[in-house]
Amino acid sequence: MQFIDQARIAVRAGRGGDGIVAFRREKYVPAGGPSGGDGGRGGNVLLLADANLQTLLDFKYKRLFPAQDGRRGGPNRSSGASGDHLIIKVPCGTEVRDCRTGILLGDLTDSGDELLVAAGGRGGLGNAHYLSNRNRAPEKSTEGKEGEEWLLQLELKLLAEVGIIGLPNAGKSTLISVLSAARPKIADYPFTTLVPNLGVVRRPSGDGTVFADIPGLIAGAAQGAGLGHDFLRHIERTRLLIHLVDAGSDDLLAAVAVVEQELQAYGHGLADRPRLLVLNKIELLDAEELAEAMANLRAHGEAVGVASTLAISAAMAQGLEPLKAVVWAQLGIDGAGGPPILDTRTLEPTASASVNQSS
Ligand SMILES: Nc1nc2c(ncn2[C@@H]2O[C@H](COP(=O)(O)OP(=O)(O)OP(=O)(O)O)[C@@H](O)[C@H]2O)c(=O)[nH]1
Ligand SMILES: [Mg+2]
Repeated sequence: MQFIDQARIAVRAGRGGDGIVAFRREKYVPAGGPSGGDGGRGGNVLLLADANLQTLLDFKYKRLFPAQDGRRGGPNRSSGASGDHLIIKVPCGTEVRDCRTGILLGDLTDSGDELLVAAGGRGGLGNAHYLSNRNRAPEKSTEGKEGEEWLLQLELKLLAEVGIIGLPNAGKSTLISVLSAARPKIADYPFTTLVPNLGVVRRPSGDGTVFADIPGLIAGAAQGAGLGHDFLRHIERTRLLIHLVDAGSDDLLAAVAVVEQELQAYGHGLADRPRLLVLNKIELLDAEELAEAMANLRAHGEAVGVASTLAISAAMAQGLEPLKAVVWAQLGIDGAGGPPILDTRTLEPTASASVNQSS
């Protein structure tokens, strides 16, 4: 499925129906009065958040959304019918802005949230309205008003609680694939992931928490290099970041710094978001290398204020339970029944070998 997270659309509410000029013509009623009815109101345009939609793809091809016009008034003082409202469904997490001013008109986060984006025009008045003592036969009626018309910028910000970030090839997609039912593409070259993937990870209570795996970040991502920048906005709303680091990197701390600098440069409070520093692919290291790598990462993590530093192997499914336990604890989700939070210093390659054999 194509992932489209920005769109521009034009919405036009219905025009009000015109009022009309008409007179009663009945037998035995010599001077039938004015009887022109009012026009109906034009339909409104509304946006409605729908949990079944995941992207703004629908708006790539269809851009103009007009609601129905109100009908003209009729004779015998009958009012014209109002135009039907037009309801446009958007995915949850859609921000709506006025294109010209950039002003935020609304943020549709929860399924069922509704936003009126263009009000229908009022119907015109029929000549029955203009009857007075002076003028017993008014020829006057008014036209319906135009409906509002707006150019809107829609921007989808995914609603994930946990964001997985890191350099290309760190194993982000692998991690979401082992934690959830998401099956993103995984390959040993950078920029495998081109669009964010969402996965629902089961909590001990059985409820789900949404994790997002975004394309890899590289130096300069916040200024538009690579793919990362476009997608950083999808983790703006997360409550926790998992910063994944490839244990096979030549210089671990330099690799960590690149991503941290991008978070800083991007702004929007991302650098201050609670963050876990997670070393991945640890089965590539021997016990000594692992201990050294973790000591370095821990020291760095403490210096920059990360919430916790852990070691995992996404591919070998090592260290995942402790990782989840830390995530739940960070999110303030009750981990009752879950495993105790293990210190990953105890995870040694020999232990991993036995994991492999037993599975
Ligand atoms: N040895 C080892 N390889 C791993 C592990 N986790 C992931 N990989 C491999 O690392 C490579 C990259 O994995 P991905 O999950 O595609 O990495 P990514 O971070 O999503 O990469 P981009 O989408 O390109 O940013 C793949 O070849 C994976 O099989 C691990 O724990 N150990
Ligand atoms: Mg990926």
